[in-house]
Amino acid sequence: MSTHALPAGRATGGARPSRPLPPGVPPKQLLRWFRDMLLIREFEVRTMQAYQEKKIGGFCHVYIGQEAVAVGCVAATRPEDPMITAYRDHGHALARGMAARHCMAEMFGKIGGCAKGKGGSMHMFDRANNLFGGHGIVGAQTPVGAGLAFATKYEDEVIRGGTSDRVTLCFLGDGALNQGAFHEALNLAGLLDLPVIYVVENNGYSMGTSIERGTTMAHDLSVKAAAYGIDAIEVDGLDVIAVYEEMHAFVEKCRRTSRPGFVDMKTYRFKGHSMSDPRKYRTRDEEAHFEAGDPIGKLERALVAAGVIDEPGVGVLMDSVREEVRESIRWSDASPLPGVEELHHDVYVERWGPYTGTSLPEMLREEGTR
Ligand SMILES: Cc1ncc(C[n+]2csc(CCOP(=O)(O)OP(=O)(O)O)c2C)c(N)n1
Ligand SMILES: [Mg+2]
Repeated sequence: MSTHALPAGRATGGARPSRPLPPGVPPKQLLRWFRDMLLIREFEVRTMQAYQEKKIGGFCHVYIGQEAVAVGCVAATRPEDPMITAYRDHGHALARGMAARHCMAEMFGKIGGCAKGKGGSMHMFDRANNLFGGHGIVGAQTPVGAGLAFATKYEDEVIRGGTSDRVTLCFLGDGALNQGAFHEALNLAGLLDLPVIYVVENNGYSMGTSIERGTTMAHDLSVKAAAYGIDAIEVDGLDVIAVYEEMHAFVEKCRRTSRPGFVDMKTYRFKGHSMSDPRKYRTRDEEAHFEAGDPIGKLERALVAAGVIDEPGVGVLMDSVREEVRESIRWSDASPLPGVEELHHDVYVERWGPYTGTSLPEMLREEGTR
């Protein structure tokens, strides 16, 4: 056990003994979570390399250390539940089912990317998998998350005349708690009974500012939700099984009641804020403490102890994940840059619905012929 002491309100981390597997979750499903977490980790390691090789430009933030949050939350929801997040978004996209090649090519600025290379690292968008970004402005996704929840309810109840049970998950960083937009969004969500859950990925830092230095009531964030009549829970975001179990129960409650929720998801980012960060604001001792409680190692130990996988099986999974990421780099290298005509495409969307690829000039022409 580390003797490292962190202020109350932060993730605990540290090495811990193997934990029991959740009853009722088939081994195949558990292996899927393990593979998804391995995939995100390998993808992010190769992203950092590609950035150094100057294949990726602009702002780029990796998700290493936080994999259990996206994977556990996706497991706890249904594919039709909308999700929206901030700029540290590669993990959410991969966990939601975006192909690694579409995610990587987006960062390479290539036409084979999920947004044809026009969005970059901070703007992963996947309509087919109900992922609504990827947002670079801190807190900008919080009112949009409320809007998504409003839209699902309106669509299901008013337009289709049925009942609505879709739940929106809106992820945000602890830094976004101090944005005005967050408070406006929570007020509306509480007022209008919106089925949205705000998942604060509380990794303890906003760039170089610790949560204790920048946020009031850091030791009990639930008070911020209570101010808007919203229930809150605290979850160990470094343990994918805990994330799944707690989030599943919370999401199902939201489905039944159509009341919003707030989650203080305690986690830690193992790397710097972005690609250039000497991490002078925290000690190496603190980092080592959290690395000892790596969420991937934790799940691996639990799976091995329960006989779900053995060492050679882990090796086979790692090899397949490495090949998938290598392939994503080959695809991205080979994919062309978007043509200049792409400047005029995807500027406006006519209506809520599947992406049709119709450009604005085409849409206007169609309008004129109706
Ligand atoms: C409105 C706004 N202010 C400032 C920034 C610059 N900025 C980018 S990331 C960041 C820190 C946010 O930290 P947090 O929300 O905890 O997310 P994390 O990086 O830890 O995932 C800041 C201040 C921004 N993008 N948008
Ligand atoms: Mg943070």
